[in-house]
Amino acid sequence: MGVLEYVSDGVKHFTLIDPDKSADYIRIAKTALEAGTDGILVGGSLGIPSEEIDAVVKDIKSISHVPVVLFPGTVCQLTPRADAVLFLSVLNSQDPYFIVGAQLQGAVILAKHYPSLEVISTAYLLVGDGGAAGYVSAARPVPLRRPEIAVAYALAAKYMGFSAVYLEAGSGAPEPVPAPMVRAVRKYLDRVLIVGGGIRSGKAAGEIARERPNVIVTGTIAEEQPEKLGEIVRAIREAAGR
Ligand code: 1GP
Repeated sequence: MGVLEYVSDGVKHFTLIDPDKSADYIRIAKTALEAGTDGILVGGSLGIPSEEIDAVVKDIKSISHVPVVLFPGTVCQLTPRADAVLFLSVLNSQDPYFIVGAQLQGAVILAKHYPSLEVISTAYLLVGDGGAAGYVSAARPVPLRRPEIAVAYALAAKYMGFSAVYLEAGSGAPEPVPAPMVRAVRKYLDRVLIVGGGIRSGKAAGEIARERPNVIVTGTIAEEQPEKLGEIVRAIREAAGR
């Protein structure tokens, strides 16, 4: 089963590991796997050398029974060792480089050098704070209380043929994507919906999970309060009826 098919059913939890922030990535991956995470994303907004991405993915793959998926912040963050790559286009960037410029460089690498890597075309939409990802990609984030704008972007993504939409509040965001925004987008989007940024408790994860996105991503919590990961995974499973 491919990764897109794997995430298409139910509500899953993925753990984001940013090698730039977490030297201790193996410990974090082990904790996340023990807590029951359903997948691991690897990547970050700032520069990470491709050799490092390669080594990190190789190490995590050696202990992981769940998919390991690239979440590249730059064209350098690609390796054929992963199970798939989120081929991201920052739909609300003000700079065409982040909408299609980096993608034309990455596409050639994927097609010529890593043809067996599963590519998941993903409309990446910054909302609220936007965090480092929003700043670096020159995004104009969607205001948290304007779900109709997120819906409009999600519909545009659908009609443009994206396989997935990722609502991103930004790593470490003061407030996660609000449940009403997830609900509004879910109502219109019959594609994979990924939500992440600023989720720090089971309560917050559960509220989002009840709106039935396909994937809920947490990153910072695994580094700062790993003991809370179990609570988050359980809340998602409960809300999703697993
Ligand atoms: C992935 O940016 C998120 O979508 C991760 O955010 O670090 O706040 O969990 P946190």
